[in-house]
Amino acid sequence: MTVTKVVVNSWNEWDPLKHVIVGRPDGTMIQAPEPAIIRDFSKDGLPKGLYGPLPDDMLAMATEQMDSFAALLEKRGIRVDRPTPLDFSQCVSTPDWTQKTMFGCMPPRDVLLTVGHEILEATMSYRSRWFEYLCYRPLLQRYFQEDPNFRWEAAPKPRLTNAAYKPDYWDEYRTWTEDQKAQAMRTGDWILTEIEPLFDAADITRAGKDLFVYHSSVTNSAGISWLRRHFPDHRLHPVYFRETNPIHIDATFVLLRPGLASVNRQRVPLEPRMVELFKRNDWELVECAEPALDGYPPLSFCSRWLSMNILMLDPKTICVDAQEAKQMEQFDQLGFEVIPVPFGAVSAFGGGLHCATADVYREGKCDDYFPHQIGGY
Ligand code: ABU
Repeated sequence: MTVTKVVVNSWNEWDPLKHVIVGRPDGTMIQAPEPAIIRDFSKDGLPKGLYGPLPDDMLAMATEQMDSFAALLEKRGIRVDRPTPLDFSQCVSTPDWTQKTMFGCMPPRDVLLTVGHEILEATMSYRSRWFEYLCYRPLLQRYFQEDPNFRWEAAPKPRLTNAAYKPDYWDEYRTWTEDQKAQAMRTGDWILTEIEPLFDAADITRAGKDLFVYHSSVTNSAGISWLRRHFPDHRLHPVYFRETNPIHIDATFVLLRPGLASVNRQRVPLEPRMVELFKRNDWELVECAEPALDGYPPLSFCSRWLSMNILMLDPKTICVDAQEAKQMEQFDQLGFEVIPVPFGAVSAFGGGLHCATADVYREGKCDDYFPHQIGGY
């Protein structure tokens, strides 16, 4: 009898993790201005529009923390692969545009979405991140050779012309009333137009047959629609939260185990059907603990809510940033074995423990955790 080797398999956020990609902080840039984003770290001494590599001392600390995290996972018997960084300081172009720098490859979760035997390369919606998938190609090629059932997919590469972005969006946004901002939060009316499908993989969270997709500033309706058509055997639910700088679901709404999710205490859900769906299926939504930090970490575009950016090793074991004492205590009270992982130095490189990883293999199969659905949602 021939036994087929399964390399890629992961249907949710909590089944026992056996194989994972952990990113690398090497060469990460504060990216050059582009239509989607102009970095402004004036409070950290880097005025709006300036760009360049993150400082060497920060890189050394982030490297040390990421390598230790990878070693911790390996010690627990989890296979760890790492991407191949590019020279992110290089100028890149397509026939449509030129972008003075790329970004980095610390957060594989932003680029790679694993659903069952498939790994899907996201479109991404920043020009500086258009080529980031190349860092993962050596790994994906290897999985393709090792696993005859691996579905290697890439969403249509977007053109990202100026027409993909609303002109003068950020200038206008600054003049908006609170009501206008509230309306944007409820409808996902952010900088992206609907000219082509756009999404980051980190806007999606997985629970077996159900996928929840955040209509954030880096994912548009066309992106959600493309995902729905791409995963016809799944139920795909758009979600919205109270946050004026929305990027990715994994510091906002985090699935912990069947029946339990952590909800950001500030970024409350704005889609009543989502809340109803969880209620109907007896899920408990627990408000996250207060984060350790007051504001954004230095030179970081990620918020203090990385406190809830965790990695589940199995339904009972959770990796949490070691500086998040209150969050760890809450998880402990919820019955988890908490593994504190020093990771604060990695924030500026693009995120926390969930961002820094992408699932390759978790035990388990596609189960239905939401048998009681809501018509039309
Ligand atoms: N994946 C990054 C999360 C960023 C944030 O919510 O601040």
